[in-house]
Amino acid sequence: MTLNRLSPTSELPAAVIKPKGAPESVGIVHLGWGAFHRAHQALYTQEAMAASGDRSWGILGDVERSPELVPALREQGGRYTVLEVGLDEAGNPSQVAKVVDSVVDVAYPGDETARLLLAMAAPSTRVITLTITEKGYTRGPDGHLDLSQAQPDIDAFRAELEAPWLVATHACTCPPSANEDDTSTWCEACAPLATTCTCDEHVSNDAPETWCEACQHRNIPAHSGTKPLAEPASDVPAAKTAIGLLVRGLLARYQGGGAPVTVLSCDNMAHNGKVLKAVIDEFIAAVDDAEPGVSSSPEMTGFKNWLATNTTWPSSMVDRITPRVEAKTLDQISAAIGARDEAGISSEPFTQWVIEDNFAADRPKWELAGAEFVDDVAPWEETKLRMLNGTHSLLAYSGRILGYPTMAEAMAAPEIASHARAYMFDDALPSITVPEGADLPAYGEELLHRFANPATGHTTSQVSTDGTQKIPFRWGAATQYALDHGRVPDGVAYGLAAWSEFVRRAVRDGIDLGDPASDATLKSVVHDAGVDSPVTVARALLTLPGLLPAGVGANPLLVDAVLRYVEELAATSDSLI
Ligand code: CS2
Repeated sequence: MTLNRLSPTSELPAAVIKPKGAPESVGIVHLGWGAFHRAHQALYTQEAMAASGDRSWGILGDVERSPELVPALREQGGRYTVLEVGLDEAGNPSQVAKVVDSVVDVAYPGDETARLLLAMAAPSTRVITLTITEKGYTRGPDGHLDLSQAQPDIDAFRAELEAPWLVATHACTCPPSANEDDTSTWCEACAPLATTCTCDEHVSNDAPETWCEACQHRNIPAHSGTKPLAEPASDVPAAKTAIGLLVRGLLARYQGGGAPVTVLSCDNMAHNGKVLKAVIDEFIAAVDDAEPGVSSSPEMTGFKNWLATNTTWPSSMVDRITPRVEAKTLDQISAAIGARDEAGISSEPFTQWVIEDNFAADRPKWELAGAEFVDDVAPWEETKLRMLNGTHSLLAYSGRILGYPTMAEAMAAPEIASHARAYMFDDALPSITVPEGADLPAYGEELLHRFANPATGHTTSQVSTDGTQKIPFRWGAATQYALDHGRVPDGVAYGLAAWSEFVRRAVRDGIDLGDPASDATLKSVVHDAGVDSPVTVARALLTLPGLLPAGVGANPLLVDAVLRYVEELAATSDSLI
């Protein structure tokens, strides 16, 4: 039987959790609209809108890597399914399908950069969120912005700084502190425009001829904000990096009126908000310092001042195991909802989001959907990155070299599980600043239980990607901590040995390393050391710049422990799945 595509009018079976009412406007631009966002933030946002009744938080997603998602989601009117899969108390498979409608639309920068910039500039957007993965931050092994990758966006930024395509269409002199909802704070030119909108209900934001006179005069679609914006030029160069897209969007926002905005990183990195802001500052400095000795242009000074006073960059910790979508995931979803969903996703039932409470403007009431707001998110990030993600990486690399395709199978293998426990409880746990009220041993046991969930089908090949980008955040601090306290981190040593063997065998056998940021470097290290020399390769990889904290990769105690495991693993098996 051919199923119809999921759509806003699909009749869904009773067991499906239905969407809660479409958003009225876009309030969030999300960069890196992929699997994780769909299973996590989009759901929190849907629930927050439903619980608060404030429907101004619709999401416009920037699709960085899978442009085919754009037509897929559009055909479904923005609807898609999250299938939560787990085991019930008796150990039988259980699932819940939730249809989501918080995403208004998605856009691919290769085709629609101008639209994304305009959306980031719109005053009705008050939060810009990111899940662009570690490598999306465009940082080199030294942790600084990789200028060669960012150059096309740096050139576009410079051109847009000098010749803004998005400007106030009347003499707006609103101060940066002007509040969109409080007309008494608006400048003289804007104030009279506030009350004169007479757009009727047939107004279309895409058709200026349908706007009322006041809106036409302001050249701004009704109901999408209060600051005047011009139409963008159509020939805006396509953004090549998410970081470039973001900083160009912020520039457009400043030039188009400058309403305050929060930029919220949701990637698996310690201090993700600070890491993001540092990269943005380096991007700006690359333009600003282009001519040494010359002070910033007035435009650049204005932009930097605005950024300092009208934007905030909170950190956050996100958690939900979200396997890569396979054909069988989509079949499972079809069976659950009685319609075909080409943008569906599955995930484990668990979800968590801890956010630093530091917003420049309004935000969705995510707490009504279970998110926690805290003053300092660092202990939460540390705990999750080191205990969850660190153990994940160990399971993934050992699973790939010892023949276990899924994370649950790797977890069930006694020869791996003992090392996973040693890493989790002896290396990671003692190195952590305990978050208030947390019980880390219990948290660790709960994680091991989650990893053992076979229903997700989460693969070792998915988690083994981007090793050089992930290892520094996951294993670096725990290794340093153990060595500083006179201990050899045995669990990390096993993990590093498994990673080294994974890299060596992949290069030897011509298998994709899944680590594009370091592909060429890893290949040349392995070839120089000798593809058939496990120990020599491991020694060389341990001192790869940026992998471990300075000096740690050459620490003789750590090196000895890693090499012992490398020999043991090389003697046990010699393949890679
Ligand atoms: C995983 C994470 O792929 C990986 O590296 O460790 O994506 C992990 O599943 C999530 O962080 C869980 O919240």
